[in-house]
Amino acid sequence: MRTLRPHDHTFFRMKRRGLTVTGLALACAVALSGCGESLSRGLLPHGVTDQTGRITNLWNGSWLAALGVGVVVWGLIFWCVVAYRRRKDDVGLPEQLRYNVPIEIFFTVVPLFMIAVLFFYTARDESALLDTSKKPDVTVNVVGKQWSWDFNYVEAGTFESGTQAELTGMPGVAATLPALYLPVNQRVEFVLTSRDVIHSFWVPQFLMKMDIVPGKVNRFQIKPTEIGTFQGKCAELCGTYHSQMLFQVKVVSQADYDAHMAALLAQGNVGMLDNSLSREKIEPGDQQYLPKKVGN
Ligand SMILES: [Cu+2]
Repeated sequence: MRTLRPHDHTFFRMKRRGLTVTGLALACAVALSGCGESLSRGLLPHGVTDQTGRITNLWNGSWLAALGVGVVVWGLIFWCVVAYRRRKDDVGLPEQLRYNVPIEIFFTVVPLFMIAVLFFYTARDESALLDTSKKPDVTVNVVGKQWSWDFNYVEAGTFESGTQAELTGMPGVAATLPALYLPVNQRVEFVLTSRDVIHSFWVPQFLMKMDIVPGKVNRFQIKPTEIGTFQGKCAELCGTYHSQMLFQVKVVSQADYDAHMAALLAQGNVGMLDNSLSREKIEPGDQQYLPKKVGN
Protein backbone atom coordinates (compact mmCIF):
# COMPACT_ATOMS: atom_id res chain seq x y z
CA MET A 1 0.00 0.00 0.00
CA ARG A 2 1.28 3.46 -0.85
CA THR A 3 0.39 6.78 0.64
CA LEU A 4 -1.14 9.44 -1.60
CA ARG A 5 0.85 12.57 -2.12
CA PRO A 6 -0.51 15.79 -3.59
CA HIS A 7 1.39 15.30 -6.85
CA ASP A 8 -0.29 11.90 -7.44
CA HIS A 9 -2.98 11.88 -10.12
CA THR A 10 -5.08 9.55 -7.93
CA PHE A 11 -4.93 12.09 -5.12
CA PHE A 12 -6.40 14.79 -7.33
CA ARG A 13 -8.96 12.45 -8.81
CA MET A 14 -10.18 11.44 -5.34
CA LYS A 15 -10.20 15.02 -4.13
CA ARG A 16 -12.21 16.08 -7.18
CA ARG A 17 -14.67 13.23 -6.69
CA GLY A 18 -15.07 14.25 -3.03
CA LEU A 19 -15.86 17.81 -4.09
CA THR A 20 -18.39 16.65 -6.69
CA VAL A 21 -20.18 14.44 -4.17
CA THR A 22 -20.28 17.25 -1.58
CA GLY A 23 -21.56 19.69 -4.22
CA LEU A 24 -24.27 17.31 -5.36
CA ALA A 25 -25.38 16.63 -1.78
CA LEU A 26 -25.51 20.35 -1.06
CA ALA A 27 -27.49 21.06 -4.23
CA CYS A 28 -29.96 18.28 -3.34
CA ALA A 29 -30.40 19.58 0.21
CA VAL A 30 -31.02 23.14 -1.00
CA ALA A 31 -33.40 21.95 -3.71
CA LEU A 32 -35.37 19.71 -1.37
CA SER A 33 -35.72 22.23 1.45
CA GLY A 34 -36.45 25.27 -0.72
CA CYS A 35 -38.46 23.69 -3.49
CA GLY A 36 -40.77 21.34 -1.62
CA GLU A 37 -43.65 23.76 -1.97
CA SER A 38 -42.66 24.65 -5.53
CA LEU A 39 -42.59 20.93 -6.47
CA SER A 40 -46.07 20.41 -5.04
CA ARG A 41 -47.38 22.91 -7.58
CA GLY A 42 -45.43 21.39 -10.45
CA LEU A 43 -42.83 24.22 -10.45
CA LEU A 44 -45.50 26.78 -11.37
CA PRO A 45 -45.28 30.21 -9.73
CA HIS A 46 -47.15 30.70 -6.46
CA GLY A 47 -50.73 31.43 -7.54
CA VAL A 48 -52.61 34.47 -6.20
CA THR A 49 -56.16 34.24 -7.56
CA ASP A 50 -59.23 32.10 -6.86
CA GLN A 51 -58.48 30.22 -10.11
CA THR A 52 -54.90 29.24 -9.55
CA GLY A 53 -55.79 26.09 -7.54
CA ARG A 54 -57.79 24.76 -10.47
CA ILE A 55 -55.04 25.62 -12.96
CA THR A 56 -52.35 24.00 -10.81
CA ASN A 57 -54.44 20.83 -10.45
CA LEU A 58 -54.97 20.62 -14.22
CA TRP A 59 -51.25 21.15 -14.80
CA ASN A 60 -50.20 18.59 -12.20
CA GLY A 61 -52.80 16.07 -13.37
CA SER A 62 -51.68 16.46 -16.99
CA TRP A 63 -48.00 15.97 -16.43
CA LEU A 64 -48.51 13.15 -13.92
CA ALA A 65 -50.67 11.38 -16.53
CA ALA A 66 -47.93 12.00 -19.13
CA LEU A 67 -45.30 10.71 -16.70
CA GLY A 68 -47.41 7.60 -16.00
CA VAL A 69 -47.66 6.87 -19.73
CA GLY A 70 -43.95 7.61 -20.08
CA VAL A 71 -43.01 5.12 -17.35
CA VAL A 72 -45.14 2.36 -18.95
CA VAL A 73 -43.63 3.07 -22.40
CA TRP A 74 -40.05 3.21 -21.09
CA GLY A 75 -40.69 -0.02 -19.16
CA LEU A 76 -42.04 -1.79 -22.26
CA ILE A 77 -39.10 -0.55 -24.35
CA PHE A 78 -36.63 -1.75 -21.76
CA TRP A 79 -38.41 -5.10 -21.43
CA CYS A 80 -38.40 -5.61 -25.22
CA VAL A 81 -34.74 -4.70 -25.49
CA VAL A 82 -33.83 -7.26 -22.84
CA ALA A 83 -36.34 -10.06 -23.51
CA TYR A 84 -36.13 -9.96 -27.30
CA ARG A 85 -32.45 -9.20 -27.74
CA ARG A 86 -30.68 -11.06 -30.49
CA ARG A 87 -29.16 -14.29 -29.19
CA LYS A 88 -25.99 -15.93 -30.47
CA ASP A 89 -27.72 -18.66 -32.46
CA ASP A 90 -30.53 -16.45 -33.87
CA VAL A 91 -30.85 -16.40 -37.62
CA GLY A 92 -33.11 -14.35 -39.86
CA LEU A 93 -35.82 -11.98 -38.71
CA PRO A 94 -37.89 -12.53 -35.59
CA GLU A 95 -41.57 -13.41 -35.95
CA GLN A 96 -43.34 -10.49 -37.67
CA LEU A 97 -46.72 -9.25 -36.48
CA ARG A 98 -48.84 -7.86 -39.32
CA TYR A 99 -52.56 -7.24 -39.52
CA ASN A 100 -52.94 -8.21 -35.89
CA VAL A 101 -56.43 -6.92 -35.27
CA PRO A 102 -56.48 -7.16 -31.43
CA ILE A 103 -53.20 -5.22 -31.18
CA GLU A 104 -54.35 -2.59 -33.68
CA ILE A 105 -57.63 -2.12 -31.83
CA PHE A 106 -55.68 -1.88 -28.58
CA PHE A 107 -53.31 0.84 -29.79
CA THR A 108 -56.20 2.80 -31.29
CA VAL A 109 -58.55 2.61 -28.33
CA VAL A 110 -56.03 3.31 -25.57
CA PRO A 111 -54.73 6.65 -27.01
CA LEU A 112 -58.31 7.68 -27.79
CA PHE A 113 -59.21 7.03 -24.18
CA MET A 114 -56.20 9.04 -22.95
CA ILE A 115 -57.07 11.99 -25.21
CA ALA A 116 -60.69 11.83 -24.07
CA VAL A 117 -59.65 12.07 -20.41
CA LEU A 118 -57.30 15.02 -21.07
CA PHE A 119 -59.97 16.68 -23.21
CA PHE A 120 -62.63 16.27 -20.52
CA TYR A 121 -60.58 17.95 -17.78
CA THR A 122 -59.27 20.67 -20.11
CA ALA A 123 -62.75 21.54 -21.39
CA ARG A 124 -64.20 21.47 -17.86
CA ASP A 125 -61.54 23.85 -16.52
CA GLU A 126 -61.47 26.06 -19.59
CA SER A 127 -65.18 26.78 -19.39
CA ALA A 128 -64.86 27.58 -15.68
CA LEU A 129 -61.83 29.86 -16.25
CA LEU A 130 -63.46 31.73 -19.13
CA ASP A 131 -66.86 32.12 -17.47
CA THR A 132 -67.78 35.82 -17.41
CA SER A 133 -71.46 35.39 -16.54
CA LYS A 134 -71.12 36.66 -12.95
CA LYS A 135 -71.41 40.36 -12.32
CA PRO A 136 -67.97 41.77 -11.54
CA ASP A 137 -67.29 44.11 -8.61
CA VAL A 138 -64.64 45.88 -10.62
CA THR A 139 -64.19 46.15 -14.38
CA VAL A 140 -60.84 47.12 -15.80
CA ASN A 141 -60.41 47.81 -19.48
CA VAL A 142 -56.81 46.89 -20.18
CA VAL A 143 -55.57 48.54 -23.35
CA GLY A 144 -52.42 47.15 -24.96
CA LYS A 145 -50.38 49.58 -27.01
CA GLN A 146 -46.88 49.65 -28.44
CA TRP A 147 -45.20 49.41 -25.89
CA SER A 148 -47.07 49.89 -22.68
CA TRP A 149 -50.50 49.65 -21.11
CA ASP A 150 -53.47 51.84 -20.26
CA PHE A 151 -55.88 50.86 -17.51
CA ASN A 152 -59.44 52.22 -17.62
CA TYR A 153 -61.23 51.68 -14.30
CA VAL A 154 -64.83 51.54 -15.46
CA GLU A 155 -66.81 51.87 -12.22
CA ALA A 156 -64.54 54.54 -10.79
CA GLY A 157 -64.44 56.47 -14.10
CA THR A 158 -60.71 57.00 -14.03
CA PHE A 159 -57.60 55.72 -15.76
CA GLU A 160 -53.86 55.33 -15.69
CA SER A 161 -51.76 55.67 -18.80
CA GLY A 162 -48.46 53.81 -18.82
CA THR A 163 -45.26 54.63 -20.61
CA GLN A 164 -42.71 52.21 -21.94
CA ALA A 165 -40.33 50.87 -19.31
CA GLU A 166 -36.77 52.06 -19.50
CA LEU A 167 -34.65 49.10 -18.54
CA THR A 168 -31.60 50.81 -17.14
CA GLY A 169 -30.32 47.81 -15.22
CA MET A 170 -30.34 49.99 -12.11
CA PRO A 171 -32.67 49.58 -9.13
CA GLY A 172 -35.83 51.65 -9.13
CA VAL A 173 -37.20 50.69 -12.57
CA ALA A 174 -40.16 48.87 -10.97
CA ALA A 175 -41.46 52.14 -9.52
CA THR A 176 -41.67 53.67 -13.01
CA LEU A 177 -43.88 50.91 -14.41
CA PRO A 178 -47.63 51.45 -14.83
CA ALA A 179 -49.50 49.85 -11.93
CA LEU A 180 -52.77 48.01 -12.21
CA TYR A 181 -54.58 48.28 -8.87
CA LEU A 182 -57.03 45.57 -7.83
CA PRO A 183 -59.02 45.18 -4.62
CA VAL A 184 -58.38 41.89 -2.81
CA ASN A 185 -61.14 39.22 -2.79
CA GLN A 186 -63.32 41.18 -5.22
CA ARG A 187 -64.44 39.81 -8.58
CA VAL A 188 -62.51 41.62 -11.31
CA GLU A 189 -63.37 41.50 -14.99
CA PHE A 190 -60.61 42.33 -17.44
CA VAL A 191 -61.82 43.71 -20.76
CA LEU A 192 -58.88 43.44 -23.12
CA THR A 193 -58.56 45.73 -26.13
CA SER A 194 -55.67 46.77 -28.34
CA ARG A 195 -54.82 50.09 -29.83
CA ASP A 196 -52.53 48.74 -32.52
CA VAL A 197 -51.25 45.17 -32.86
CA ILE A 198 -51.73 41.86 -31.06
CA HIS A 199 -50.51 41.84 -27.45
CA SER A 200 -51.05 39.40 -24.61
CA PHE A 201 -52.00 40.28 -21.05
CA TRP A 202 -49.96 38.12 -18.72
CA VAL A 203 -49.52 38.14 -14.98
CA PRO A 204 -47.43 35.02 -14.33
CA GLN A 205 -48.77 34.60 -10.78
CA PHE A 206 -52.36 34.54 -12.09
CA LEU A 207 -51.26 31.42 -14.06
CA MET A 208 -53.38 32.90 -16.83
CA LYS A 209 -52.80 34.97 -19.91
CA MET A 210 -54.99 36.09 -22.76
CA ASP A 211 -54.31 37.60 -26.17
CA ILE A 212 -55.36 41.14 -26.92
CA VAL A 213 -56.46 41.27 -30.53
CA PRO A 214 -57.15 44.53 -32.39
CA GLY A 215 -60.82 44.79 -33.34
CA LYS A 216 -61.79 42.09 -30.86
CA VAL A 217 -62.72 42.13 -27.18
CA ASN A 218 -61.47 39.40 -24.89
CA ARG A 219 -62.54 39.03 -21.29
CA PHE A 220 -61.87 37.00 -18.24
CA GLN A 221 -62.61 37.27 -14.54
CA ILE A 222 -60.58 36.51 -11.45
CA LYS A 223 -60.65 37.24 -7.75
CA PRO A 224 -57.22 38.18 -6.45
CA THR A 225 -56.78 36.40 -3.13
CA GLU A 226 -53.52 37.83 -1.85
CA ILE A 227 -52.39 41.36 -1.11
CA GLY A 228 -49.06 42.10 -2.77
CA THR A 229 -47.22 43.39 -5.82
CA PHE A 230 -46.91 41.08 -8.82
CA GLN A 231 -45.19 41.39 -12.17
CA GLY A 232 -47.07 41.69 -15.43
CA LYS A 233 -45.87 41.65 -19.01
CA CYS A 234 -46.82 41.36 -22.64
CA ALA A 235 -46.59 37.75 -23.79
CA GLU A 236 -47.02 38.25 -27.53
CA LEU A 237 -44.12 39.53 -29.61
CA CYS A 238 -45.50 42.91 -30.65
CA GLY A 239 -42.55 44.83 -32.05
CA THR A 240 -39.13 46.21 -31.23
CA TYR A 241 -39.71 47.07 -27.57
CA HIS A 242 -42.01 44.16 -26.71
CA SER A 243 -39.69 43.20 -23.86
CA GLN A 244 -40.17 46.62 -22.28
CA MET A 245 -43.95 46.33 -22.20
CA LEU A 246 -44.04 45.72 -18.47
CA PHE A 247 -46.43 46.59 -15.67
CA GLN A 248 -47.09 45.85 -12.05
CA VAL A 249 -50.20 44.49 -10.40
CA LYS A 250 -50.88 45.86 -6.95
CA VAL A 251 -53.50 43.89 -5.06
CA VAL A 252 -54.59 46.04 -2.13
CA SER A 253 -57.38 46.31 0.45
CA GLN A 254 -60.69 47.83 -0.64
CA ALA A 255 -59.84 51.01 1.31
CA ASP A 256 -56.46 51.37 -0.41
CA TYR A 257 -58.10 50.68 -3.76
CA ASP A 258 -60.69 53.40 -3.19
CA ALA A 259 -57.94 55.77 -2.08
CA HIS A 260 -55.96 55.06 -5.26
CA MET A 261 -59.03 55.67 -7.44
CA ALA A 262 -59.61 58.98 -5.63
CA ALA A 263 -55.95 59.92 -6.12
CA LEU A 264 -56.15 59.23 -9.87
CA LEU A 265 -59.30 61.36 -10.13
CA ALA A 266 -57.62 64.11 -8.12
CA GLN A 267 -54.73 64.04 -10.63
CA GLY A 268 -57.25 64.91 -13.31
CA ASN A 269 -57.55 61.42 -14.78
CA VAL A 270 -61.27 61.75 -15.26
CA GLY A 271 -63.08 59.46 -17.70
CA MET A 272 -61.58 56.86 -19.94
CA LEU A 273 -58.82 56.73 -22.48
CA ASP A 274 -59.40 55.61 -26.03
CA ASN A 275 -59.54 51.90 -26.00
CA SER A 276 -59.88 50.87 -29.57
CA LEU A 277 -58.51 51.34 -33.03
CA SER A 278 -61.42 53.62 -33.85
CA ARG A 279 -60.34 56.08 -31.14
CA GLU A 280 -63.90 57.12 -30.42
CA LYS A 281 -64.34 59.91 -27.94
CA ILE A 282 -65.24 58.56 -24.55
CA GLU A 283 -67.31 60.64 -22.20
CA PRO A 284 -66.40 60.72 -18.52
CA GLY A 285 -68.43 58.20 -16.54
CA ASP A 286 -69.90 56.72 -19.71
CA GLN A 287 -69.82 52.97 -19.46
CA GLN A 288 -71.33 52.54 -22.89
CA TYR A 289 -67.88 53.00 -24.35
CA LEU A 290 -67.01 49.43 -23.49
CA PRO A 291 -67.08 47.26 -26.55
CA LYS A 292 -69.99 44.83 -26.53
CA LYS A 293 -69.33 41.28 -25.42
CA VAL A 294 -68.39 39.13 -28.36
CA GLY A 295 -71.45 37.37 -29.69
CA ASN A 296 -73.90 39.78 -28.07
CU1 LIG B 1 -47.20 43.76 -26.54
